[in-house]
Amino acid sequence: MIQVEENQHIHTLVYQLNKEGKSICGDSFYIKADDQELVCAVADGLGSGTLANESSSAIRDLAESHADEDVASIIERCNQAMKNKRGATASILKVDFAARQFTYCSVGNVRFILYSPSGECFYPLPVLGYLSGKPQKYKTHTFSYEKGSKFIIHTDGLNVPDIRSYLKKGQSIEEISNSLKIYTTSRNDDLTYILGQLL
Ligand SMILES: [Mn+2]
Repeated sequence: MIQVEENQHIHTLVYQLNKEGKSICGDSFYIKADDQELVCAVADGLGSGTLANESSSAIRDLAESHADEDVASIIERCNQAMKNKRGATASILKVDFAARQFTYCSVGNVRFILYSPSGECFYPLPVLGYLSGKPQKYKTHTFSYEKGSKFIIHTDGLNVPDIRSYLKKGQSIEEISNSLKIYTTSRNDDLTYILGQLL
């Protein structure tokens, strides 16, 4: 499944594929760009199928309904919402276009890699664990970005050796998406990625 979200500041593309044999995806995402900012959330519910989806879709809904809050406060709401659910790993990204700055907060194995035209790479180490409703500490990263920077947020259903080289080589996010196709065929887990380019 492919969804595109774009305006004069950003161009994004979402790809999602269910685990083999599953009709419901355990991963969920939310993405919205307006003139001011991009808000984006990717969650991987523990396990697979309906119960996994229940957790990850709750995160998607909270990211949507509280999109005006900062990333740490959104992720804490998501954590609270996991109390009677299985739990999930999640990443929340916000981009402020006027300030040319992004903020990022994540718990667990949803990964984020940003590659700048100058060769700089932002590749935060994952915070171990998952959102379970138990008290959590959050690390929020705030960074400036260069025009033309490309990024990917992906769940662990996507396994790409040296993913940075794909962000570096690809001229457009469509081209990068095409070159990632070979890594989407195993289907032993739900798979979600959001590719973006900041204009
Ligand atoms: Mn997964």
